[in-house]
Amino acid sequence: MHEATPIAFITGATSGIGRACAQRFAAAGWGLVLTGRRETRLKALQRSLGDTVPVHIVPLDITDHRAVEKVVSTLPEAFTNIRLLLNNAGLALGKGPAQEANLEDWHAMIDTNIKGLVTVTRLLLPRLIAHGEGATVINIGSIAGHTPYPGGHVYGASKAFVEQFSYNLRCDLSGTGVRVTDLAPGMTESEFTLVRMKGDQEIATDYYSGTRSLQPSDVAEQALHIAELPSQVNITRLEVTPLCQQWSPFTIVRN
Ligand code: NDP
Ligand code: 8X3
Repeated sequence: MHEATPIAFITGATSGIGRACAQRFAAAGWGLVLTGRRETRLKALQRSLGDTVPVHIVPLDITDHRAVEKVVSTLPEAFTNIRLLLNNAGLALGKGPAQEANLEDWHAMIDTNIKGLVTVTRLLLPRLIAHGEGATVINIGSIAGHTPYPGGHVYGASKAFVEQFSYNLRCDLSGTGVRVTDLAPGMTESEFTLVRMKGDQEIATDYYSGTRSLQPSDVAEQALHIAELPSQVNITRLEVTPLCQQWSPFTIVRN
């Protein structure tokens, strides 16, 4: 491998935004560490991208602290000089009101979107700091971290955590050369709604129908832009929504 090949470590590369980022970064010449729970999808990505750039795949559930430790400590030498950590893996589960929510769903969102993200970050920070100038952490937040909506409860709160964690991380990394960005997309057509609705394909298809939602590749383009900016430039937060997604006024409940 050419020494100058930048390496991106991507969580949740098996679908949607993470997969699109893997494809876009590969097209830009980045080497890739691709992780996610579905190994067959990782293998397919390796087959499609591995001829053009170095690709290391490793099945990983980010809620498994010990597994993350093992993956980080056993990275092949050629993939240790990490320039980008893309904390993308995440999910929403359920969209009913809080008082009807399944507590296990809430815990799964916290375990993944918050605890998994901080675990991966903490364990990879030494590698990013060792890389120094030009290294970047991109945390995939969401407009849901800013804008409350019915059924957003723990999901939106977990993305508010991602935003504030990103800012605080940036403070602590001052002087290391490592940049931190909260990349916050709006409605993006991926498997997100299928997962949220527990596999109900009809609801998922309906949700995106008649819209021109963001495509995962649109978000990937923003991630690449952030990662390839001159090293003195840190985009703190980048919110990107489809044109069709607009704010609503406050709802007034009348007696
Ligand atoms: P997808 O469902 O298409 O992709 C989610 C990815 O996360 C999959 O690759 C999945 O891989 C991975 N993942 C989920 N849980 C885990 C876990 N425990 N360990 C490892 N990987 C995991 O959805 P998106 O691409 O849309 O979502 C990507 C990110 O973007 C998420 O953080 C989401 O919250 C965020 N987002 C999405 C928006 C949207 O409208 N789609 C808008 C704003 C933000 P696998 O199942 O193989 O483990
Ligand atoms: C996903 C975006 O608006 O569906 O993070 O919550 S939204």
